[in-house]
Amino acid sequence: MGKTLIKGGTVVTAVEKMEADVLVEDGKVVALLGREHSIDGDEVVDATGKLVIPGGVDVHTHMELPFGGTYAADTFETGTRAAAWGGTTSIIDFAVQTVGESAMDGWEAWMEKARGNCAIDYGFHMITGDINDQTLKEMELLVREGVTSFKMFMAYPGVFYSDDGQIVRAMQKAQEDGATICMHAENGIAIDVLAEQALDRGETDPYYHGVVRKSILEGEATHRAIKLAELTGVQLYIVHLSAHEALDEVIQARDRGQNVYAETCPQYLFLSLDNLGNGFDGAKYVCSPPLRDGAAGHQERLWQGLRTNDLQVVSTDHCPFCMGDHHAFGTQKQLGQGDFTKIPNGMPGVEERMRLIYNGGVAQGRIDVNRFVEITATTPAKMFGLYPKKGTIAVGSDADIVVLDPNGSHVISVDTHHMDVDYSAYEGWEMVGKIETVMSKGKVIVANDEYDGQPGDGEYLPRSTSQYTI
Ligand code: DUC
Ligand code: ZN
Ligand code: ZN
Repeated sequence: MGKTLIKGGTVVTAVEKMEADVLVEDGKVVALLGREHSIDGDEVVDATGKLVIPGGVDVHTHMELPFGGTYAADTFETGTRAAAWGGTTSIIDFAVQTVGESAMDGWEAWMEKARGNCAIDYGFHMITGDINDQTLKEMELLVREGVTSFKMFMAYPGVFYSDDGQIVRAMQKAQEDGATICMHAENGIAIDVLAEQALDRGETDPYYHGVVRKSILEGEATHRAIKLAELTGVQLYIVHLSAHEALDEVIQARDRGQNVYAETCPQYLFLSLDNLGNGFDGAKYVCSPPLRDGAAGHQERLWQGLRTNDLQVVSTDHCPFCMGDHHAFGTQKQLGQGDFTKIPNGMPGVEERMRLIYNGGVAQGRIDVNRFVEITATTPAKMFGLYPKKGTIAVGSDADIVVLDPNGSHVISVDTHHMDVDYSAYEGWEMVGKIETVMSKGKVIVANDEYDGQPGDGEYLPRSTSQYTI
């Protein structure tokens, strides 16, 4: 690979905006050049009038997740290609340990699914679904393999759920190893009672998924997770925070100086309970935590949290399921006809995160462009030990770079997206800003509305422990 010059653009990092050209060689950024220079590239990417930003880092995806009797519709091949189209150049997916299985075996199985198939670089968190003495020992081995964060569930009893005792044991071990606990904070035991009562009343539509998974139960679980983290001293990261009750708990903990962080996702910033309300069509929007009541002020609070750094990251929780049959995995959302608790939980999003947050955040004046880079790339990379290889444009960093035209536009549609799922949650939405060119490790993989990468371009990312600690 020769030298590539990205010329004429405005380079944006989390802290700076520079009129500079970016010189790339051997997959890395080798220089940031003022405009007056005489250096030529073997290849030139014209970025005149455009923003040159770090490739997105999506730290929450579920490719091929086994869930609710089927599998998330995107494989590592289709999901990472779609991510690239949308300007995301690294993901951290969740490997799964199921009950009775060793965590190492779970991680190796996910490594095997990803190996040779990814369009962009990828790392793993580990879902620890069965905390026992062996799992605790394996957590240490996993940290050495670069799996430095463990996801636990206070939801989904009988599936991924851990009780408070298991959570404490895992937190103690993670703390010892310098690892982070990622928490799905919803009180699943209470939710299951409310769900059963709703079904008994004949409330079977997808809408009731949003009704029974009360925001107060996200607040309660977030509070409990924070207290257990305080007890054990572990670094805690609340995943997919959707409710202001939960945000209040995070804010209070951070004000006390505790190492507590949280992400939210585009669906909680742009969609609401109303989307769940149109008969079975609402199944498109069934995810957990659920979309929240638009009148209750959750969205405004989440944007405020992003502005004030009480929320540090926007990820997707990409976990798509088809409304019709999936060509390989068969029946998906329809499994929940007549019983909302059987709808596979999850929504597509990995392709749309960067454009949704640029449009809704920067173009609509809620955050500036530096903050956009910070919450979509820089902080995710720091939070999960990938910085400065990923998440910035600096000498020595991987040349994962996106050229975004702030004057361009893009209409989101199932007809044009690249995720392997038969609907878009944002069908017909017009986005200000167009992702024009995507470079991964110095190779242009998206340009001129064409994809020029291949499965296997993406490599495994062993991660250090978090670089984002109070
Ligand atoms: N939430 C979802 O919506 N899908 C997968 C798992 C999760 O926690
Ligand atoms: Zn979750
Ligand atoms: Zn998830």
